[in-house]
Amino acid sequence: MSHPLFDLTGKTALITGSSRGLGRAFAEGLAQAGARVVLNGVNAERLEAAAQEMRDQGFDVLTAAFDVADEAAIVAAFEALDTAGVDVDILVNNAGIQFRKPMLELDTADWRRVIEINLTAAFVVGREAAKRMAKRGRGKVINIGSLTSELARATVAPYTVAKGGIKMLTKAMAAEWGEKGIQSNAIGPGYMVTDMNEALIENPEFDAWVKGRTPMRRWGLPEELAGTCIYLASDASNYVSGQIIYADGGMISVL
Ligand code: GCO
Repeated sequence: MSHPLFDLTGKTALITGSSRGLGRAFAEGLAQAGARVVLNGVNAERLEAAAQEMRDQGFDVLTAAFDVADEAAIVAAFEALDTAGVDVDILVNNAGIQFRKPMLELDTADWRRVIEINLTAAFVVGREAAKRMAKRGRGKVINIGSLTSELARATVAPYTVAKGGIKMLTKAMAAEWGEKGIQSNAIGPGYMVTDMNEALIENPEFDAWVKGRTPMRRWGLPEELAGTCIYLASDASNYVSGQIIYADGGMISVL
């Protein structure tokens, strides 16, 4: 039995990019804490398969298939949720891509796509969710940042800039939406075992660098982020806003 402050029973959470990876881990954690979850992704087949896997575990799961880079699709998805009587109490802006290339070789189109998906989408989905949360006088927005919200790594400039923007967007949301009863915070994952990082994990030099640079001397597991997500989604964080919490094995805190 969890502490009542962390109980999400009766709440609905929309998690973008949640058919796999970190987003799926957030969805599983929130569902385990009692929330109904709305999974999102662009691939409807993969999304439905993920939803069914979670339903088979006994969780209450809906799906909302839309591309977070498509504003019209986002607006339509929220209107469909309105029509279905589904109120989003918790939004996890997780969807994101990585694109590794030195800036001197980087096409502007590739720069723009990363910024669009990793930053602008969080604003658009956040705005649509907050319009509805504000009417109810309560809501939780959880943006997913990165170690690159604070520190730059060569060859991932657009991702770094977008994630730095996520940190400041979170503060901007806190500034404007606090009086509406909405808390806006962020999670900064460390180097996690995900598909997006597969090439890094399989690179012996990079693997050694991560383990040497991380006080806990290992990569993180997606499910190790669930507790921070549950905390920021719950009444336990009702007076916390504008913060970014790093779950990174200590990496951001050491030289
Ligand atoms: C990279 C990685 C990182 C991690 C994470 C670290 O190429 O350096 O993809 O960006 O995914 O963001 O916090």
